[in-house]
Amino acid sequence: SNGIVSGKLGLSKDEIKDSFLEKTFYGLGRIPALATQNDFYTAMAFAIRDRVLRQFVRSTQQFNEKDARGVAYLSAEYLPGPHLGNNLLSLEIIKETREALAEVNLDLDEILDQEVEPGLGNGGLGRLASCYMDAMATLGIPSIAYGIRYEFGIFKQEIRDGWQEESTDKWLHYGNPWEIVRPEIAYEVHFGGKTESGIDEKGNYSVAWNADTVIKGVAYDTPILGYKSNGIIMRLWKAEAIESFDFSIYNSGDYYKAVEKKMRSENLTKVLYPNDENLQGKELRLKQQYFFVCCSLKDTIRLHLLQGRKLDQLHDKFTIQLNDTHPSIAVAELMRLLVDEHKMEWEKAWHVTRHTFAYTNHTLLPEALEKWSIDLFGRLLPRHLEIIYEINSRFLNELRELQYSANKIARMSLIEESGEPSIRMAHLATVGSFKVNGVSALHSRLLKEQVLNDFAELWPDKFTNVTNGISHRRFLVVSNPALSDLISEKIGRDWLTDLYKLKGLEAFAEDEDFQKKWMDIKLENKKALSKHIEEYAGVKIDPTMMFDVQVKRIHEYKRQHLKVLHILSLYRRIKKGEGERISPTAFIFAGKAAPGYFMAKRIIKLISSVADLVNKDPDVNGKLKVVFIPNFNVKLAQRIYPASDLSEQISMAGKEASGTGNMKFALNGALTVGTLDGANVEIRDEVGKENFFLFGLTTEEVQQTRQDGYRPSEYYEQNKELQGILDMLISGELSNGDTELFKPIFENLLQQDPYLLLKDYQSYIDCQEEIHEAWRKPKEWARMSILNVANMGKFSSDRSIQDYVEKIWNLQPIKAD
Ligand code: DL6
Repeated sequence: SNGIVSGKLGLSKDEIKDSFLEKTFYGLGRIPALATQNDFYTAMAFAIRDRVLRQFVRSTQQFNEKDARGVAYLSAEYLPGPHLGNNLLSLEIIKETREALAEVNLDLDEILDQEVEPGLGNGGLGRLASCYMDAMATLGIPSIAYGIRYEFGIFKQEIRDGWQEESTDKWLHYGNPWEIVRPEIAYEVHFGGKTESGIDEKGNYSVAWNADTVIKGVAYDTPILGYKSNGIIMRLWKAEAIESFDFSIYNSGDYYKAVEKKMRSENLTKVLYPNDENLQGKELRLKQQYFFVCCSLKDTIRLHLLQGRKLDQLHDKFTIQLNDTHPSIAVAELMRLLVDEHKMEWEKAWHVTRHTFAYTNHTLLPEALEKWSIDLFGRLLPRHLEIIYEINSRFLNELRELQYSANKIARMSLIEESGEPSIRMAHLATVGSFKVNGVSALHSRLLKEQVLNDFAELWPDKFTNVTNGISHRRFLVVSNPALSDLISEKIGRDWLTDLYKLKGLEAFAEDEDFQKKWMDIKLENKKALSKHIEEYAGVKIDPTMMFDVQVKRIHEYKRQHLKVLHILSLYRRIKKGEGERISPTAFIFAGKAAPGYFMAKRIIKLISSVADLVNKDPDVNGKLKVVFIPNFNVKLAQRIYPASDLSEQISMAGKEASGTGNMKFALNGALTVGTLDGANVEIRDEVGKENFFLFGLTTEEVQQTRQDGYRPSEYYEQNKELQGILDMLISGELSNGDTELFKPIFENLLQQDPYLLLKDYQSYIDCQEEIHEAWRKPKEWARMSILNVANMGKFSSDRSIQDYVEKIWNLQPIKAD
């Protein structure tokens, strides 16, 4: 009756098996005897996709019927991870699917392993967007997640001779069974050219933008299913040429030139920029940003008008959430659409605009705050430049009326005049939004006190905090099934939709039988990871060692090199025969460095060199192992967190906006060693300070150190152990006699040390001694591990999304039926 064909989409083992075989035969034209593992994966993905779509179509129907207020989430990056396992959980058919496959002699884990994940993001920001999709789908938030369908996602990392090497990520090579192309949902996007003002037919002043390039954006939809719920879509735009051929050239016989234009258009969504917190003002990047924003806004407006609503009510029906400034050109684009295309008066359009957008800031790092040169911007988007000038001029007039000083006005302007004139995208996003949020309590405070201080004073109510969260379903239920089952045995399964229920585990923290089961599962997970490490990094690790893990993008502020200094300190102590208090430890690293980031790449080489030294030295290798696992991505992350004992969250205080890896580790029972940075602060508050290893300066102490004039060489002079370790970097000991290789790191630390490694060194070393001591008391450790998990309730992305709903979006979830 509701138009949904139910078909044979049952969830029993037999029905899944039937669908799977049917997809193998009729979907792929294969008989099982000739099918490859990839064929089997694809057939299963198709079988499951039908079931996903059935659920998903129901949500769309309900959202439409209820004329619900909703969210358009704009993000230039997503890192969804493999879909199949998560969809099986959402449909609650993991067991049935495993059995169905077993009946045809196939193994679910091997099939799951076939999936190539979409690497459409760099790191935390993209993964956060994906955790939020999971939560929005589960909670029934009427929403759509817009982004870019990069043909090549984040590069594949290989480690050769200790160095990172990049190769293209061909994630679409074997096809993508999860996406559905919608050729009819397509929009034109204009670039370049000139604007012309004049009087239109109604006698009103109007501006026409005569662009010189037109590209088409086509929608590719991926359904994201919520747990036991309906779903939302991730709609990614792919660039296409308007015409496949330029017929005039084609007819003149120059075939190549005719297709050249098409190729140029399609270049736009070819590749993701692999820079994490350092944005280079590249033209193609600005084009990508505008391209996806333009398509997404046109699509949002289409959906709005489809409901028979008026455009001046857009903000009543939609919040458009800007995931960082990457989509912040949307503020100018919505003004252009409303004023130029839909002929709305400026004031009215501005009212709608600044009540529609909300902006999430993800970084305080100055090098990551986006700016676009006026010159480049004006060439590509001449009309938007005019609109930004107009917004700015009105805004600065308001400030003048408030008697602000010229200095302060210049600071707040959307345009930076010093140096090369440029547009400050964070200011545009702040002025054009009704709410601005940071991503942890500390970060939101610093945002108000530092980067956006003037704006926070002007509009205190605009600023708020939403602490990040993670999908506990992906990062515990799917990736650590044994621990999940053990938890459910004790406290039932309600925690899958209410993570605060984990609190019930506290009652078992002292229970020795439970502790044993808990640690046995950890050991099994460590064995599995060791196997992977041996295969992919060629290092054999004893799974009973403590697994001390740092996985995240490689960046100086995250201080992977501080971890290296610690490893070298242990190495030297053992060599001197002073290693009796060191617990046997495997140091595990993974993470990608931006291809153009010199220091980050050298840090990878340093880790590999230390690994060579340590792993080959018979005096120490029974006690220490070091490994760098190549190509960190969501899939690998799902193997690593469940197998970790110690989580390294050691950024310099004030630099890590939140971190989300910190949450994933703790959720899997790793204890954290960390600074008071980002969400570490809140994790420590939740799990209790006695269950968290704290070290290092606070944000305030960092500031004070700077003010007092920091001289890192003093620490080198005074701390003989530290001196010995740093000298190793230039002794050639780590580099086959090459004394130059690590000199840049050595000199950077001695001369500037911008992230205060030397200042925090001793505190870190002392803290690690405590940790090694704690590791020698297994029951104590198990108790702390259980208590960590028990207190992770706050860090579910369900809670974060609930916060967005209450603090920013102001909407009613629509629950599945
Ligand atoms: O909010 C998600 C994630 C935080 O957890 C990390 O602390 C933060 O570094 C990261 N920020 C970025 C910034 N990119 N830009 N612009 O990735 O966001």
